[in-house]
Amino acid sequence: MVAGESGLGKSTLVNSLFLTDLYKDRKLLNAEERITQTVEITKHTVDIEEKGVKLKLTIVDTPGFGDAVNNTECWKSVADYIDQQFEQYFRDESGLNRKNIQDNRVHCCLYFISPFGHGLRPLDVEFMKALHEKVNIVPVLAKADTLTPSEVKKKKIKIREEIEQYGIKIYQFPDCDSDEDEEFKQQDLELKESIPFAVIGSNTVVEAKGKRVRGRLYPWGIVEVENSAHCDFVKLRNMLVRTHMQDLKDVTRETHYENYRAQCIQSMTRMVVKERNRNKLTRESGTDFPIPVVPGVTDSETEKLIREKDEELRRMQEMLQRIQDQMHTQKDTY
Ligand SMILES: Nc1nc2c(ncn2[C@@H]2O[C@H](COP(=O)(O)OP(=O)(O)O)[C@@H](O)[C@H]2O)c(=O)[nH]1
Ligand SMILES: [Mg+2]
Repeated sequence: MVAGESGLGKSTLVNSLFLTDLYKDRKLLNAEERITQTVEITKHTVDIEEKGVKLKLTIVDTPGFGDAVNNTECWKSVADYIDQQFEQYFRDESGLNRKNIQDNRVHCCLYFISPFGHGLRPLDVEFMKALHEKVNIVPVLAKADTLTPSEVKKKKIKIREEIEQYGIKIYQFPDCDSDEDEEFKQQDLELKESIPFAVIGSNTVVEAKGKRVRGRLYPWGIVEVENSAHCDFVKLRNMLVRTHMQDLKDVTRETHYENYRAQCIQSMTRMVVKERNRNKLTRESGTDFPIPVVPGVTDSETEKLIREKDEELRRMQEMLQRIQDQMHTQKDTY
């Protein structure tokens, strides 16, 4: 998933990342104009091949924020989207057809930080804090071609300090084993110090030193997206689809989804217990089931509502039972 302020190059970067043109269906001829403002959450699936391994990747593009006069809770729709995917997975997992679940959970969120500010903006802090318990956040420094190398370096340090200072929990690269060779350790350290990855996106192919590359053409020269002297694009791509894909998925499953699931089970249990007590009370006091009087709702409609509620409760109890059974069998297999 990509998220962040509007106009920072999110849509352009996902195009560049997976070397496809996700937006080719749009009827705009000019390549520069082909990407228009993203106004709603959109989902695209791309097939990529990494070292002979075919991967099906889903990319979620979100509308950038910052355009509206009032940007409070601009993270809400993104948070809701992530929760909805968890909810779907939770339903599928607790359902009967558990073999063919499609996993649409969001495993990584690239969060775009403006290169024009002095470090993080208040909205960035708010946004990341609203999401950091739900998804693996990987911060990126957008449009790195607008900064000099020393500015990039300084900004990265500042942003890392602020992330720490504000208690934002971004995705943590796992520590590498102490018995790994030196070269590997060095690479690992470099990766950690690249945060936030400085990125450049482009939808155009330009000619640089006789080769056709993805880049941006300026009067003073060409910036190449895939040149590691120009930005961290290649590093980010490798991290996402090669070295850390599995870990991103593991953390999503073990931490973020587990949090969601625990909350769900807790609130379901609370509801079931409450409802049971209520039923018990009405039985003991000998009165009929109290039918609430809702203005404009006839008795038969009220009864229908109650029946629906009972039905929902019964489904929840069943679901809870299945989850408990599942947990027992899981424990047995460990
Ligand atoms: N200088 C520079 N401009 C970029 C870069 N990526 C995208 N742009 C331009 O920024 C504008 C907004 O890009 P877009 O991908 O629509 O941003 P989004 O709103 O974050 O999805 C477009 O005019 C892009 O051509 C970049 O890395 N560097
Ligand atoms: Mg966009």
